[in-house]
Amino acid sequence: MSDPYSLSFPVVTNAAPRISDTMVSDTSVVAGVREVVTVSARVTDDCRVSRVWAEIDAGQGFRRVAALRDDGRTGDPVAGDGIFTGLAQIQLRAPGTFPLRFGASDALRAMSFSSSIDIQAVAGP
Ligand SMILES: [Ca+2]
Repeated sequence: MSDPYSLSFPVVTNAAPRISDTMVSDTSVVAGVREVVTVSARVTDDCRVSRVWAEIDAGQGFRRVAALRDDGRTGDPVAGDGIFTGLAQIQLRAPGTFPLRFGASDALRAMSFSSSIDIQAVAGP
């Protein structure tokens, strides 16, 4: 019989989620108009992916504009394939170029961000 107090504690080197294949369905929006665009990204992690989101810096720091899910609903075509999808409501007040990026966290709260995608807000008619 083994010692019940002999437990193994592996050294945990938790890697942050890896984000790739980022996609925004429309990178040009009309300033002042609320538009809904589809955002998606592939997210993998060595433990469970906890949260995936998209965020835009409209001039006052990054703010979240969408929660992305891999559940086969709310615009996500296939559940459980590692591609997270969401609908972002984007409303940019003034014309300009604004960065959108993806963030992800895992079950151990490690967090990472994708590189930014430029969103162009153009003046309305
Ligand atoms: Ca999916």
